[in-house]
Amino acid sequence: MKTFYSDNHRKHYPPFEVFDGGKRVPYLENPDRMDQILNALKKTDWVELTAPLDFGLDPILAVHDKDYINFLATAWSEWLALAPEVAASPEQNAFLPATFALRRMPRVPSTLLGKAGYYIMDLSACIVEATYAAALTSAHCALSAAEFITRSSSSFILPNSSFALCRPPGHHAGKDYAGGYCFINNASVAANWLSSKGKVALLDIDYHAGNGTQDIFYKRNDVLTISIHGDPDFEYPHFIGFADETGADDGLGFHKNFPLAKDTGDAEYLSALDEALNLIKNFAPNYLVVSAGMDTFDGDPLGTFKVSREGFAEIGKRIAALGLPTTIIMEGGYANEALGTNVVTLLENFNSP
Ligand code: SP5
Ligand code: ZN
Repeated sequence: MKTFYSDNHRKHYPPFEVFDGGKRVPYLENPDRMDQILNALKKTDWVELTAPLDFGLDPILAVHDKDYINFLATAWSEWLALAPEVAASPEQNAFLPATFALRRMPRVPSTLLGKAGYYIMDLSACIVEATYAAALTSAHCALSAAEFITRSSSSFILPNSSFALCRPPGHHAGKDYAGGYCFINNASVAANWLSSKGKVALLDIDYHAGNGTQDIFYKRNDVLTISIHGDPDFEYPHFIGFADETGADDGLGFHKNFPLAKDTGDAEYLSALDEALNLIKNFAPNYLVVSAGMDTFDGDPLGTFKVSREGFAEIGKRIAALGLPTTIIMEGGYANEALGTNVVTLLENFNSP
C-alpha cells in the first residue's frame, strides 16, 4: 500500500499542552506516535513508504483563509521577537493565546496575541518553531495520497487505495482556525482537491467530532461529510458534532454526525458505521477520504470508547467493501503502544482486492 510520509514533523514537538482545569501536561500528540506506526508498517511486506510531492500553497489556500495561513507561518518568529525570555530557552516554550474571541466578535486583531485568540480555539494547538513546516508537509502527504488514487483508478492495478501518515493531524482545523493538535485540515485539503475530479465522500472515524471538516464542507453538496464520534454533549469539541447538524444551504442533507455514548464497544460502533456506509453508497461518490483516528481504541488516554483490535479489522473490512478508490488520512490515536498494530489492522483490509 502506497504510504506517504515525511520526517518533517519531528521538530514539531511542543513541550506541553493545557488540559481541562488548566493542567499542563506533556504534549500527547507526539513524534513517538509516528515511530510506533512506522515500526509496524515496516514489519509488513505490503507497505511502500514514499516521500510526499510538493503541491505548493494553492490547494491549501483553496480550503483555508490566507490571513490564517500567514498567521501560522509567522506566529513563532513574531512571538520570539516579542518575548525575550522565550528566545533564551525556545525548547521550553510554546506559543498559545490566553484570550479568545467570543461570538459576535468578527474583528481580526492587528497584534500577534489578538490574532492568536482569534485563530486558535483551544490550548492543545501549541505553536513552536517547526509547526508551520510540519503542518505544510502533513497536508502535502494527504494531497500526494489523494493524487495517487486518481492516478491508479484508470489502471488495472488493484487495490486502489493509499495512506497518508500525517502529523500533525488535521480534522479539528477549520477554514480559519487551529485546535485539537490540528493546524491545516489535511483530509479536507485532499477531499477538496479530489472534488474537482468527481464526487467525494469524507468519513471521519476519529474518536473526536471532525469539527473543522464539518465547517469547511457544511454548505457544499459535492462532498458528503460524515463523522462518528464521542457525543459532544460530554466530549471535546463540546460545541459542534451534534446529530441535528446536517448541513446548510446547498449542503443541507450532506453532513451527518453520529454522536455515540461513553463506553461504545465494537457492536454499537459497527452499527453506526453500517449506517454511515449506507449513506455513502446512496451518495455514490467517485472517491472516498477516510479521516482515520485510532483514539476510539479501548484504553486510549483521550477516549472513552472500547473499540478492540478485532473491531478495527472489521471497520477496515467494511469500509474497503465499498470498493471505492480510497485514501486514508491519519488523524488521532494516543495509546502509542497499540497504535502501530491498530493502524496496520485497519490498513491491511485495503491491501487485498
Ligand atoms: C486529532 C485529535 O484527536 N485531537 C484531539 C484533541 C483533544 N483535546 C482535548 C483534550 C481534552 C482532555 N480531556 C482529558 C481526558 C483525560 N482522561
Ligand atoms: Zn481524536
